[in-house]
Amino acid sequence: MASLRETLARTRQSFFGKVQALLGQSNITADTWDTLETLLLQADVGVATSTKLLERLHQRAKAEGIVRAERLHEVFKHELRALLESPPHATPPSWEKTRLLEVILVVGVNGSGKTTSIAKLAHWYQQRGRKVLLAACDTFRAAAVDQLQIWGERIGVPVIAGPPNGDPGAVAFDAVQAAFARKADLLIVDTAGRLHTRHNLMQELRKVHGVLRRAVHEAPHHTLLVIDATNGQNAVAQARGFTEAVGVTGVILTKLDGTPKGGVAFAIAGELGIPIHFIGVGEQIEDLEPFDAAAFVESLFE
Ligand SMILES: Nc1nc2c(ncn2[C@@H]2O[C@H](COP(=O)(O)OP(=O)(O)OP(=O)(O)O)[C@@H](O)[C@H]2O)c(=O)[nH]1
Ligand SMILES: [Mg+2]
Repeated sequence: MASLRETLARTRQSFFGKVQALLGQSNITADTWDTLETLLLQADVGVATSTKLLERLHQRAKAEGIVRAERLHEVFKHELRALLESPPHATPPSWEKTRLLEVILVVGVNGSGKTTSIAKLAHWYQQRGRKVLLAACDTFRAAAVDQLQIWGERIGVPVIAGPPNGDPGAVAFDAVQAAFARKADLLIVDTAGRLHTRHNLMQELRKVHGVLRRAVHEAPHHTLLVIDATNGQNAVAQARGFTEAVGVTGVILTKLDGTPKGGVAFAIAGELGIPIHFIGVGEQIEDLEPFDAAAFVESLFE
């Protein structure tokens, strides 16, 4: 697995490295602020979040009498980290067993990396001693079930599936029963890649959510939205549909490797107010990491 520093190389080169140069050893001028704003926007941080960040920096520069750019750089890093840590902290799914059966529902648009991330998550938890079961509730494409089953075989995690084009709610129900019968303590539910604009698909998703809630106390305990970092600002707009339909407790930000758009992490925190729990850093089973705001910000500079 690549280091976080390697993963974020393109994001660092595209933007944050330039900030480093901008906030070198000089005094802050009006130009400094303008350039910083331009760079933030270029980095997919988004208008609202960039504005918020710059206001905060202005305030602090004034209140603390900051005139040197290198000092502003330190404050900037601090504020970036604070932003990432600002969403109310729904606890990320713990690797410890906290209840009889914990349920994680995974949602997101087509191709964002749901199925791959589920395999990685299953592996991650299994390695920490959890007994995992997967539910193939993406019944709209036969290939989707196959894909999950292939991953399941590879990592030795059973997959519960239904007939092609079957009812995803029925698969969810069967999977819960199977989880209880096999004494699994973690059930991860895959869903179809649904466009947030397709109302009927959102309704299907609500149905799966409802089945899980009726079948297991307080389930789903986590609803993770998978966001493809390469979609930049579009990803933020797409995310809203999901937060409205099923409520989202955390984000898995995928494909950070090789994209210059890693700044979208700040837009997710700033505009959606949802914590990032995991990041996807490649296509292999090991390429998933718990999100660490401090390490993330540090890796963007240097
Ligand atoms: N580079 C990279 N590729 C990834 C990552 N996560 C997923 N992918 C790739 O993205 C593609 C789509 O991944 P899937 O897991 O099939 O996405 P999905 O959301 O399940 O897609 P649908 O089921 O069609 O909605 C695959 O080729 C994955 O290998 C990541 O973190 N980095
Ligand atoms: Mg899938």
